[in-house]
Amino acid sequence: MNSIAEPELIFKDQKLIGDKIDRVTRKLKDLGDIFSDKAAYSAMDKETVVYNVESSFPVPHNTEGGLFYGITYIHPGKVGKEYFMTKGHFHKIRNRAEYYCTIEGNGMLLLMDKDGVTRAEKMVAGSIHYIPGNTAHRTVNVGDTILSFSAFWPADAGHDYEIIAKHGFSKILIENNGIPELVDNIVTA
Ligand code: PAN
Ligand code: ZN
Repeated sequence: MNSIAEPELIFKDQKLIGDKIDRVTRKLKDLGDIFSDKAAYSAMDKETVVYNVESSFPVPHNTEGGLFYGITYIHPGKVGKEYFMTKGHFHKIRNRAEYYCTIEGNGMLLLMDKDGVTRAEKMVAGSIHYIPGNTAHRTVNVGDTILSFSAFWPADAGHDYEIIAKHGFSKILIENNGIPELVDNIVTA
């Protein structure tokens, strides 16, 4: 008997292919909370796609010891001066860590610790980013092409979006004379 199997999952032609891939699209209409320039946001077409996520969940959610895999594709664009970005989250089980590996594009990984201190790491093709536990994470496309990266996280990590939806990160990434700049998030709402 031949016990050599074909791969169950393959990244081909900029797409994750396999059985039971979970595909999520986030449009501007889903992201009303996250951008700071509310006037610029309300003037934009809410059907604009900001990012897509393709994930593989080989074990049930919350399985201790299991791992999940996903690829995120963030389109280029801005709301006012703020670049297109993901919602961002803490893991529900706060100490769960994660790896991000950049496939292509130019981005920034925003990391905020539980004291609210935010820092950014540049994302370029091939860069590998360890996201420690207890750290909120968000990715930002600061280029003019798609930013894509793969992610590996524990199956029991879960996602807690609430705190970020309410308070955001303590810093935001805006374009200043063509250059990304990390500035304090002045919450006006
Ligand atoms: C990633 C993210 C993905 C989308 O797979 O879920 O990039 O970002 P949001 O979940 O913040 O919308 C991950 O960090 N998983 O844990
Ligand atoms: Zn995560």
